[in-house]
Amino acid sequence: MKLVLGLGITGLSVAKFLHKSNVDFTIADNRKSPPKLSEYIDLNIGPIAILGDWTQSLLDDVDEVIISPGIPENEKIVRWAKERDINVISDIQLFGKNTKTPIIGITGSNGKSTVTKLIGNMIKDSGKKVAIGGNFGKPALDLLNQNVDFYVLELSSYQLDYTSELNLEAGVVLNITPDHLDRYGDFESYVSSKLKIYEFTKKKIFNLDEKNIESNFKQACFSINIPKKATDFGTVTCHGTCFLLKGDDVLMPIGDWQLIGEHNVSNVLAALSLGDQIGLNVDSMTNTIREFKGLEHRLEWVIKKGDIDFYNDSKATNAISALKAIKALSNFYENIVLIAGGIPKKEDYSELFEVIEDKISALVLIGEGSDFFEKNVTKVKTYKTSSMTEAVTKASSLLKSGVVLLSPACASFDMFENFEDRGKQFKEAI
Ligand code: UMA
Ligand code: ADP
Repeated sequence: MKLVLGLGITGLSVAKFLHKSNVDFTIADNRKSPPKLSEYIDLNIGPIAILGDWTQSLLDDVDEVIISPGIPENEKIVRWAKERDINVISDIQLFGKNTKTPIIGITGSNGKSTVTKLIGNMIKDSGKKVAIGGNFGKPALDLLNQNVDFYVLELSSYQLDYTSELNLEAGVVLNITPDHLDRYGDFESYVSSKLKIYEFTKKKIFNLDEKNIESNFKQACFSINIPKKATDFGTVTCHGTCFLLKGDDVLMPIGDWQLIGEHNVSNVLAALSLGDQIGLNVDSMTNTIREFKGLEHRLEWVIKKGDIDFYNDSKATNAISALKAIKALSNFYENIVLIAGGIPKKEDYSELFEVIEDKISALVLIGEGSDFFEKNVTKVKTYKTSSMTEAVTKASSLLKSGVVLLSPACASFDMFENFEDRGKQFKEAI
């Protein structure tokens, strides 16, 4: 019998898949009322073993555990399964075992969803069929059995941790900066977790600008700099204009697209490298790039009111993503009021604080992290607020012209359901 651990998005999709495949299973969660409980009960597709503290007996008669990514490896249920030599796998591994369609895998600390969506669009625009999901959008197993030429999966480090077998046609680690250190303990473990993707990947794509990734120059590479090989993607700046390059070939000026920021240049290069490796036409890919509007909550332009532009970057849940947003907007605006705060991550915020002091006119704070920001940002005036409406009202009152940027650099769970809820409340407040 299979044991499904976790009754969130992943657990429910695994249960539906096992039920459809006529595989005997039960499901357990150590939360009393997990998020997908009522949906699971309504579907009437299988039993529930336990809702509450894990017990050893859960593993009796179990030959495989399919675990949700949110359950850390140090949970006793994982330890017990290992002691009993029971395989613990991710939904991603189960997905891989059940398809022969080529899979493209994308991981990294930031940019995964953007690149997943962009390469998905590139494949579709080239006339091929594609389904995208994983850590973003639909869970992997919900994508199965579609008549597609490619699957594109965003893979989190949590999903990779429980994956030991997978065949990826092409894969990339976009970047690695500190994140999720509450789960990993140290940065090295987080780095190895991300790099694991290359063990499963036929066509490995490397970001040459990423110092935490040792690249193999024989593979396909991308970099913000001039490409070293004909198959690599990069950029060159000529008379003040930056162009995308494949080898020596100029593809397009970067001003021709709607995304902003150097980080998005890197994302575009990663998508081009992936597309090139799976045989997509470069001209078709550049057309897709021109049309691509980016994703909601990722440095998303919301509206202009008077002389103030509002940007929603609610998905910036760590320091580096907020830093990139500030740097991107400071190329266009002199006055930026930043709304930040929430639950700070266990990472070094010093570089972000420096950039705030250098580029931000005023800092409006929300949530648990307010004191932490206020203590560390001394050269810029800070304002503590207690709701998103108050934060937006305050931020708007501090500017005559310029930009109000929500880029919290923190998790959202102290005040919001998730980053989407935070972004929506920001837009409603505007
Ligand atoms: N949990 C328990 N007990 C359980 C199971 C989970 O307490 O038995 C807790 C976890 O510790 C966690 C929360 O519940 O805090 C959610 O975990 P989950 O594994 O049930 O999550 P799912 O609902 O299955 O959603 C997961 C991903 N969530 C996580 O990895 C935490 C979703 O990514 C993903 O979209 C979904 O699977 C489908 O693949 C979200 C995410 O935040 C967006 N991902 C992290 C990120 O992007 O940084 C990794
Ligand atoms: P992920 O899926 O890895 O969380 P997203 O594409 O959803 O990545 O973007 C998350 C946040 O990171 C957003 O604030 C976005 O502007 C920022 N971001 C996107 N790409 C990068 C990158 N390459 N480097 C740093 N930050 C990035």
